[in-house]
Amino acid sequence: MRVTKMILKPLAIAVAVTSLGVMTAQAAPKDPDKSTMAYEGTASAVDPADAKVVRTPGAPDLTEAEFEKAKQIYFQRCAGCHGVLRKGATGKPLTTEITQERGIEYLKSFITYGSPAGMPNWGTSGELTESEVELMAKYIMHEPPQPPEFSLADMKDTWEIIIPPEDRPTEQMNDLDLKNLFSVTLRDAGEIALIDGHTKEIVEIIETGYAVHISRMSASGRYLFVIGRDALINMVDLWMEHPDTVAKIKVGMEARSVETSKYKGWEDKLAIAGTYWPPQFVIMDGQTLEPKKIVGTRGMTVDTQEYHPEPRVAAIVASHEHPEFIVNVKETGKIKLVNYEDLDNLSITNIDAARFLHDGGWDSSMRYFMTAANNSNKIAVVDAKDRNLEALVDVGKIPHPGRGANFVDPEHGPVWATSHLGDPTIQLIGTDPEGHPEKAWKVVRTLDGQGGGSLFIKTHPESDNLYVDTALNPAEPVSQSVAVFDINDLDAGYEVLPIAEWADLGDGPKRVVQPEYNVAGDEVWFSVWNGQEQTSAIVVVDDTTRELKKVIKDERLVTPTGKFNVYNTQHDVY
Ligand code: DHE
Repeated sequence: MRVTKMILKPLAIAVAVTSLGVMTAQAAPKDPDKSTMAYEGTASAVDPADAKVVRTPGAPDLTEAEFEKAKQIYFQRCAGCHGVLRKGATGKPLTTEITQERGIEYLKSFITYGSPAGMPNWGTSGELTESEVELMAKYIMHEPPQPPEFSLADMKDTWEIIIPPEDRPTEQMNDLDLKNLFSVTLRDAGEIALIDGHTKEIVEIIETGYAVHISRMSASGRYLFVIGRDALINMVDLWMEHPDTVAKIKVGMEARSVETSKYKGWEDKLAIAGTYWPPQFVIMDGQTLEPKKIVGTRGMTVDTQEYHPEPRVAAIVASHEHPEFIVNVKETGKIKLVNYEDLDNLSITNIDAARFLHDGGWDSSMRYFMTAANNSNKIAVVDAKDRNLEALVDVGKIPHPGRGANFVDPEHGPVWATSHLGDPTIQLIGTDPEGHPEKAWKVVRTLDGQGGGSLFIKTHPESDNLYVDTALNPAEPVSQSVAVFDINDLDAGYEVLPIAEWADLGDGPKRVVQPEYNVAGDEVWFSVWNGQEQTSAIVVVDDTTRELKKVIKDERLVTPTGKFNVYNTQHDVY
C-alpha cells in the first residue's frame, strides 16, 4: 500500500507544486465560477412535460416540437441557476421584459460565449449546437412555462405506509451497532448503502429517490429519513432485522432537505421536508409520514422587498431551544422559525437574513444556527433561543460549510468554521458571546487552504484535526485530495492527504468529497466520487496518525457522496 503525504504551509505551496509537477492552491486555475456552475447546474427533477407553454407577444414563434425541446434543455441545463420561473437565483433573472429588450442576437451571443460572471459558454464548448443556441434564445423571450403545484391531495396520492407503526418491532431486531452505522448516498444509483462502522461492510442497500441527496436521523436514532431530488422521502426503520423503508411519500417535484422534530417531548413525533418546486415545505407525522400542513414560501425578498415567485427551501434544522423547525428560504433570504406545537394555529417567526440561504449547522452550544447566504458571501447567525437574528457576518466568496466545524481555537476560544466554493480560504467565526464577547460573530482567523471549490469541512469533539475538501476545484490533484489542519497549531499550515491515490481506482474524475467521522471520533471517512460507470470507493483515514486505514470498495458503491453517521447526525455532532 503506497502512502504519500505532504506537509504544506501556505508559503511553501509553490515549492510543493514544482516537486509534484501538479497545480495547487495558488497555481490552480482560479476558476471558482466553474466549480459553482458544476455544483448548481444539476438537471432539475421537474418533468418539462408538466410545464405548460405560454406563447408570448413580442417573441419569435416556436412550433410545439421546438417548445418541447427547449423546455427539456432549459430544465436540464438552466433551471438550476436561473430558477424554474427564471426570476433569478444564483444566475441572473431571465424574465421577458429583460430578454425581449436584449433581443435575439444579444441572447444568442450570451448563450454561445457565456460571461465572466459564471454563465457557461454553451455554444463554444460544443454543449449546444448553433441551432440549439438560437432555439434557447427564442425560447427565453417567451413567458416561462410553469410546472403544476403539489397539494395535500397530490402528496396523499403518493403516500405509502409499508409497515404500520403497530406492526414494527418493539426492540432492535438486528446486531448492528446503530450508533456507528453510516448511511451513504449513492447519488446516481438512487439508493443508499448502510455501512457498518466497525466491519466496514455494506449491510443493506435501500432503493430511494432519484439523485438521492441527504439522510437525517430521528431524535431517538431509530428512524432514518432520506430525500431524493425528486422529492421522494424514504423513512427507514433501523430496528428491523434488515433495516428497510417503512413509509414513503413524494412531497413535490424537486427537493433537497428533510429533518425531524428534536425538541424535548417531541422526539420522533414530526418530520418536515422543504421543496425547490413547488416552493413550500410540509410538516408530516414522524411515525407514518402522513402529510399534515403545507406552507408556501413565496413572498418578498429581504433587501429590495419585491415579490419572488419561486423561493426554494434550502437547509432545515430542528431547534433544541423550542419546538420549532428552522427553515432557510433561499431566494427571499428569510429564515422561518416554524413552531410546530399547534399546526392549526401555526406560529412562524420570520427573520430577515440575506439572499441565497443554503446550508448550515449549529454552533457547539446548539443555541446558534450558523448558515450560509452563499451568493451574498455572508454567514447568518440565528439565536434559536431568543428567536432573532444575532449577526450577519461577512465572509469569503460563496461560503459552503455543509454543517460547518466546531472547535476551540487556542487563541480565540470556541469557533465555528466554513470553507468556500469561490476562494481558497477557511474562516473561523467566534461563537462564545459569554466567554469571549469581543470575538463573538466576527471572523477571528482566516486560513489558506488548497484552493476554491470546497464543499465540506469537518472536525469532531474528540479530534485535533480539521479536514477541508476541495471536491470542485478544477485542478485534479486538488479535487482528489484533502487538506488537514492541526487545530492546536493552525499557523503551521496544512497537510495534504492524497485520498483518491490511496483508493487506487483507475480512470475518472475521482472527486474526494465530504469528510464524516465515526462515532468515536477517531476515524474519518471520505467518498471518492467517480462517474456512474466507473469505480468509486470510500476511504477511511485513521484520525490520530492521518494514515490510510481502509479502502471500502464494492461494485454496489455507485457514486457515493454524502455519508451520515447515525450518532453524529442524530446529535448534531460536527
Ligand atoms: Fe447538496 C446538503 C442543495 C448539489 C451533497 N445540499 C445540501 C443542503 C442543500 C443542498 C439545501 C442542506 C440540506 C439540509 O441541511 O437540510 N446541493 C444542493 C443544491 O441545490 C445543489 C447545489 C445543486 C443540485 O442540483 O442539487 C446541490 N449536493 C450537491 C452535490 O452535487 C453534492 C456534492 C453531491 C450529491 O450527492 O448530490 C451534494 N448536499 C450534499 C451533502 C449534503 C448536502 C453531502 C449534506 C452535508 C451534511 O454534512 O449535512
